[in-house]
Amino acid sequence: MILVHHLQIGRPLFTVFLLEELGLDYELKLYTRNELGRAPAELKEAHPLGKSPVIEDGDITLAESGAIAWHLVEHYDVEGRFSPPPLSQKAARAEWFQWLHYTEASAFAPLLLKLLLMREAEPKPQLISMFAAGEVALQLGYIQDFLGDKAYILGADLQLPDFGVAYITQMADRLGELGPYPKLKAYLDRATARPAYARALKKTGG
Ligand SMILES: N[C@@H](CCC(=O)N[C@@H](CS)C(=O)NCC(=O)O)C(=O)O
Repeated sequence: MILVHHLQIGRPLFTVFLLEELGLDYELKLYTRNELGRAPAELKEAHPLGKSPVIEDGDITLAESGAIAWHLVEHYDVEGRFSPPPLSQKAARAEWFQWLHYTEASAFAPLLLKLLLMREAEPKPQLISMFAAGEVALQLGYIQDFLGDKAYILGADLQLPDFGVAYITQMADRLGELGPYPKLKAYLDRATARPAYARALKKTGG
């Protein structure tokens, strides 16, 4: 059975959300953050980076949420609900993979800077503050424009890249950044209203 090392509050919830959408059996090992918001040292026993999510699937240990998502879908999504478009649909498939990776890279970095700046005492470092503000607006504006009036990022249905997009949107919401992006707020509400999300939240505590 898949074992999930889950650190409360943050991205790991979206791995459990995916597991719930897939209807897979899994075990949870829960960890709580310390007073600085960091993972406890114990998580290093699961993976040397000491971060979460980490999954163990037999002799495989994975510690990147995008790679975990892909592993789960490739091996256990028997109905192909969250599979990418086939190779024959070159453009749609390329776009799908771009969205899968984008949320862990370009979209995440500015929000992390914002989070760290919020924890920084006054006076805040100006250069970093300006960079973060501009980049957060750039990324959130891009996501909202791309989303448009679609229900989910790539169309009417929840797809694998949505787990990352929903996480980024939730992080932006927690940082108080979603005000100018009502379509992103509606998207987040839609994703987190799903029964699988509610089950993930209940089992993990966040
Ligand atoms: N790129 C990794 C990021 C993993 C990561 O940084 N996880 C955060 C939780 S959102 C963490 O464990 N933070 C605790 C710490 O750095 O001490 C992924 O997508 O899984």
